[in-house]
Amino acid sequence: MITTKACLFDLDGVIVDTAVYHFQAWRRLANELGFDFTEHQNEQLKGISRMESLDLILKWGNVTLSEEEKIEWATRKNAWYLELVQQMTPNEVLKGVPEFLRSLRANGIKIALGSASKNSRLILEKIKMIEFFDVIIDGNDLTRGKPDPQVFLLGAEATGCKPANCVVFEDALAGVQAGKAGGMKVIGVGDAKILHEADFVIKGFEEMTIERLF
Ligand code: B16
Ligand code: MG
Repeated sequence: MITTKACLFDLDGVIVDTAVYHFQAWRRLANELGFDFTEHQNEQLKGISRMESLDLILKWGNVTLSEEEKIEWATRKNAWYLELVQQMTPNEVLKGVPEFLRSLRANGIKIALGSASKNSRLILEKIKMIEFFDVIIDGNDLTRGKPDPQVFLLGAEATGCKPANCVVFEDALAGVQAGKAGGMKVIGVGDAKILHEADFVIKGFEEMTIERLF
């Protein structure tokens, strides 16, 4: 018997790897402010909001800005990021994702996005995945970031499914914690050591089947 009614997907690191583009744009911002940071530090920015990311980067560079200046720099960074997003293609969709989403569809399971990004619709359009999603909850709908469960609770509600009947797919620890705090089953995508709070972890969607949802 099918008990899962909806699957909720994070975007960056689960459907497509936008982290590489965020890194390029944030690095350009840091360089213009006179410092640099590493790809290793960039890992800490995964899954957190634009303004939280900026605060962390400014801390690394020991730079203090007024609230107004912060908004100006975040807007600049987003424009650089969007230049990169404009060039994205469907080839960038992570392996096994379209096949798994198609099997969810075939089994009558709802598909929702739960992302911190305010650019999620544009990205899904560029990679031609938007049609798969019954529901999109993203940074434009949120007042609280992951690990707060708001993003996934809104997603569950919009699909009409109880949290206990939802499965979350996440690549960031804060996102795994958000799903668990929402009372959902969470499948980590990536490194099992980092995502140890998930119910189980897959390396990629080639490993995923409908049977593993239950
Ligand atoms: P934007 P996710 C997150 O996406 C990214 O992982 C994170 O690095 C980024 O700061 C955040 O979106 C906000 O993105 O600047 O486009 O609004 O993993 O929640 O899908
Ligand atoms: Mg992510």
